[in-house]
Amino acid sequence: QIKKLSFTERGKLCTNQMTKKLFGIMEEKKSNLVVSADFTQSQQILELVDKVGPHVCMVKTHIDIVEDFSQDFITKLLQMAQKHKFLLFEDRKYADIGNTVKLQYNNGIYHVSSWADIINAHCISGLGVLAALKQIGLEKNKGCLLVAEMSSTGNMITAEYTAATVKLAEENKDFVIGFICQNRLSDDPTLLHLTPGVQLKKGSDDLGQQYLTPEEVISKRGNDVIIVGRGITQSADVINTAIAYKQSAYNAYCQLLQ
Ligand code: 5FU
Repeated sequence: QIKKLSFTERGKLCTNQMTKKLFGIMEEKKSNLVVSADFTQSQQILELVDKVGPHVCMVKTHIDIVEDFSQDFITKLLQMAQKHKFLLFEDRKYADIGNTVKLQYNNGIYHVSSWADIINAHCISGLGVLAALKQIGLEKNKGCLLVAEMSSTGNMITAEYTAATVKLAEENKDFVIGFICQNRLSDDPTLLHLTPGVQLKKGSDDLGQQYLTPEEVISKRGNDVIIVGRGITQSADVINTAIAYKQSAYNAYCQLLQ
C-alpha cells in the first residue's frame, strides 16, 4: 500500500532533489506543517517565522502582499530558513502564458526565482506555463507544485481539470514535486500532496475559504502536508498553536503507518 510508506522511505524513491530534501526535513523535524505567513509587514513575517520556524517544514509566502518589501527582508528570510531548517514556498500561482510567467518568476521587484525553493502554478493556460517555469527553475534546482484542487467554495476546477493536472505532474517529475489539493490524487509515492484550508475546527471564513481539520486532511483523505495561515497567525499564542497543529498533523500521519 503506497500510502503507508514513511516520508523517509518515500524520500529514498525520489530522484527530484527538492522532494528528497523536503521529505528529509519532514522526517527530521517530525513536521508536516507549512505555515502561511500572510502578513503585510516584513517585520511581522520575520517575527512569526522566528517563532514557528522550529516547528514547520516550510514557510509559505505571498510576497506581493508585503508593503515594505526589500532585498534586506529576503536576506533575513533566507537566514531564518537556514537557522530553522525550512524551505520557502512562494504561493504565486503562476497562470499566464509561458513568456509572461517566465518574466514574473525571474524579474519584477521580487525576483522570486532567486530565493523561493518552491513555487506553484495553475496549468489553466496550457503547457507553456510549466515549460516556462521549468526553463528557469530546473537549473536552479527549484521545485513546483501544481494547483489541482482548491479549498474555496464555488471554485471552478472540474474533475477533468484535476485529472489532467495530475497527468502533467506525473510527466514532469524533474520539476513538479506534487500538488496543492484537497484529496489524495496520485498513487505515485514521490509526489507530495499539500492541503490548505486547515484549522483545528472545521468551518469557513466570510470570503469563501473552507476549513478541514488536520486529521481529516491527513488520515482520512491521505494528504501529506497541511498548510495553515490564520489558524496560527491570528492566535494569541503562536508558538503553542503551531506545536498543536504540528502534533495533530504528524500524529495523523503516524496513524497511517500503523
Ligand atoms: F491554493 C490554495 C487554496 O486552494 N486555498 C488556500 O487557502 C491556496 N490557499 C492559500 O493558503 C491562501 O492563499 C492562503 O495564503 C492560505 C490559507 O490561509 P488561511 O488563513 O489558513 O485560510
